[in-house]
Amino acid sequence: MKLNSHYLITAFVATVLLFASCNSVKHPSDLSINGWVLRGANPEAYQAGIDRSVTHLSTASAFIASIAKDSDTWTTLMQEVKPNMYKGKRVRFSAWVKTEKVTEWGGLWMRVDKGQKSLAFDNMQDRPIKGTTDWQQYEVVLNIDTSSTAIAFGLLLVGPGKTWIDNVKIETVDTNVPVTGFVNPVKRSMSNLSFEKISSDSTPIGWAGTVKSNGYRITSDRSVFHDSLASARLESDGKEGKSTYDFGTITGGMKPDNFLGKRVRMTGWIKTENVAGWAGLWMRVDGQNDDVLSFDNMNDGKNRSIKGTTDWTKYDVVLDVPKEATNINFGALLSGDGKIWLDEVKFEVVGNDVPSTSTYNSKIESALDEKQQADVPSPPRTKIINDSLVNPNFEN
Ligand SMILES: [Ca+2]
Ligand SMILES: [Ca+2]
Repeated sequence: MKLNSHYLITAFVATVLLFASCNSVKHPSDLSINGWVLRGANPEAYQAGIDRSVTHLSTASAFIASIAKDSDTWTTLMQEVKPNMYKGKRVRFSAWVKTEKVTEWGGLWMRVDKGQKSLAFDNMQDRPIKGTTDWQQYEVVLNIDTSSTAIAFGLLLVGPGKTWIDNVKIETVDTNVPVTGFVNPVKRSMSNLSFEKISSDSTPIGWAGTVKSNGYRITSDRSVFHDSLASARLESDGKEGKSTYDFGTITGGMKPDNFLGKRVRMTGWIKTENVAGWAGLWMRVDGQNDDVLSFDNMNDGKNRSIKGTTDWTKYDVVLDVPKEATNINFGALLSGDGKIWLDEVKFEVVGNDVPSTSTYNSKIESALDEKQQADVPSPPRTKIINDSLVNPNFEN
């Protein structure tokens, strides 16, 4: 069971480290889209170019498409610009995107860099574009720190399919336009803890998860819920051969500011159906450099984890949030086959008379699992930084 929690921790860390550096990046040399470059874990698995027949209100767009039908890697068409005119401001990167048979997901992404460090990042992983979709405008909004040195952005395609991009804009917006993204240094608290806010693709707004490539999916469920109108459902795809090492998570995150130096109880209601491995709530408190300060996933060998088919039950996890904490991540997880529903998540400060449920073992390494890292697209730096956006409409 110890090995299990080790695997979960490393994968959770990988999930949260959306902009972990990627060293295995290859550079194709034959792309000739003025101002743009193709990058990714394995660019040879994709082709990119100009499309003069499929366009958005113009005479040309750019596309990226997988070459192999079973591609399990990712690619991005991207560029970088100097942040000078945007420093201290909030910037929106928007573009029109069309997709065809995208079986994993695609999206726009933007990252604010300071040298080799990332200050802000969003890749739409919490609101992915999937399947076949017509031209639609998408956006990513981030704050541009005054110390930033580059702004990188582009179109991301994970797995098989084809995507087109056109009419790219980079513009300053008012601070009343909310920033986007799950991982963001901006102080924020978690909302939608009862899963009533549902995105157009029927997933809970503001939540992410480790589900993309290992056979799990998250859906908002409007017919099975504990409070109000909806819950979050996490289920395996039913393909055989899942072990207890396969898992999916529903993942939320927040800054720890309200809880620093305190003991915190997270409660959540879970219902399960045919859980072959185990299920539970999880919570992790991170410090600087993503050091794990405390962690519990109910898999402590004391029969706290949930198995089989169970009705709505309230569970809790109690962890200390040290003063040096920088981030709290939490949610529910399912290992092996089955289906779980999560609803009505709450946080409260408790006294030291309430025992901590932490299962964290300080000997556990936080090294990233290689496969998990490959699953998490992390566009590299290009070394080509334009003074400003080049060829936004792909017309030249
Ligand atoms: Ca609810
Ligand atoms: Ca165009």
